[in-house]
Amino acid sequence: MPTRDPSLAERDPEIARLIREEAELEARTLRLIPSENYASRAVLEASGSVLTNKYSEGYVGKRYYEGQAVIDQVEALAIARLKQLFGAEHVNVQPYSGSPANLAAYLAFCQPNDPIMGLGLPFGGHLTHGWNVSITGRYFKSVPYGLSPKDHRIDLDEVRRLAHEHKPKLIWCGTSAYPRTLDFPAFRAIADEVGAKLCADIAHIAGLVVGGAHPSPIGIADVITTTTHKSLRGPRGAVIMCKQEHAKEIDRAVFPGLQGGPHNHTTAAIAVAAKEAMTPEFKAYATNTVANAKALAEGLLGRGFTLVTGGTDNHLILIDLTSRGVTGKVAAKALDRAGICANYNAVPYDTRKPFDPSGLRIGTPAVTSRGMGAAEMSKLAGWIDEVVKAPSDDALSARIAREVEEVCKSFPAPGLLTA
Ligand code: DSN
Repeated sequence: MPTRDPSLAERDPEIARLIREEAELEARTLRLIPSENYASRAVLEASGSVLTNKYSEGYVGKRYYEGQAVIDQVEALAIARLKQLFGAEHVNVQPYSGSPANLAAYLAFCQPNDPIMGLGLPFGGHLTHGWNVSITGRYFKSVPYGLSPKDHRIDLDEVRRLAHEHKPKLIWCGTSAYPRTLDFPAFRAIADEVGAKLCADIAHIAGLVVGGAHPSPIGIADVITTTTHKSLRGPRGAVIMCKQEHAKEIDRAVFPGLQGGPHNHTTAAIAVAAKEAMTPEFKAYATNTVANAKALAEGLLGRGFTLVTGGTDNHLILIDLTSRGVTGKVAAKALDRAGICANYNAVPYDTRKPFDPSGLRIGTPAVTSRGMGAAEMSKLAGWIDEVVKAPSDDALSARIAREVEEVCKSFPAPGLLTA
């Protein structure tokens, strides 16, 4: 029996060092990947707790293992807070992440080979909305819808036409790289016309939804899935919300349909994030995230950049770099050297390959969590412009990386106290 339990640094200095290095990297660089954020110290503490030790297959009060006196309270609290936060009738907090959460919606409502619809991946949809390389495009008859070639917005006429032609069992309304507001009522109308279930995947915008900066699909969609680590600022996990009439199907799909024991440490951290998201500060955060995205978009437009749809309504901007003579990958790698982390991304009707596309996807959830505002967005637009003009100028990247680090010092990120 050990008399003392060594710390991570004592037990495994290599991993301890790598965690420290990641914290330092996150502290001194700017995170513009729109699906990333910083979890608070409280969320990180719950996530790294002893709750990871417990198995608890089943649901509150109906488990397959004993010893649930504490875990049942944790899960009940997480559910209660999320119901209050989103105004949802039923909440399942057990999905391991976004992809299993979306799979649960299929398992609840579809049979293999049933027709389903979602926004195509190259247009800003998600793999799990039926894209061909995903299990969801292989086990179901996927009919992707696209964007209007004119304005690159979701083409609801096409969604309606395809829905009437293919009679999908399930329609996804949700995006990973789309800078505009989603029209949930319009999707509801189409789903009703063809008898489809409507599933809203709000992973990117959940924080905006609870903060009142984007319309909510609650009460409109049959099922709402979301990850918890993006604009919601929680741990890496997911949640499914649904109308009470679908509660049993959804719960059965998650467990025992797809998963074993829930990750109770994550459930606790989700509960903490939900508590944080109920505060007036979080509402301001959601508003500021959108205001920052608009300010950054203006700064980029003013420097001659082409933005997909001409701007943004949400947290995300998709830059089409075609006219700048630089690919998304070259720009993303050069920005990374300058301390600005973004990701390359296809633009609508991209003629380049997905691994080396024409676009750059950026977003403001993380920089807004650091408390940055319009002045920093203007600086960012300037830095992005300089890097895109000279992506192989290493001296320029090094100079900007130093300037970025200086700005970051004034805006410490939540959860990075060790850095
Ligand atoms: N990987 C996420 C994103 O970056 O948008 C989607 O799941």
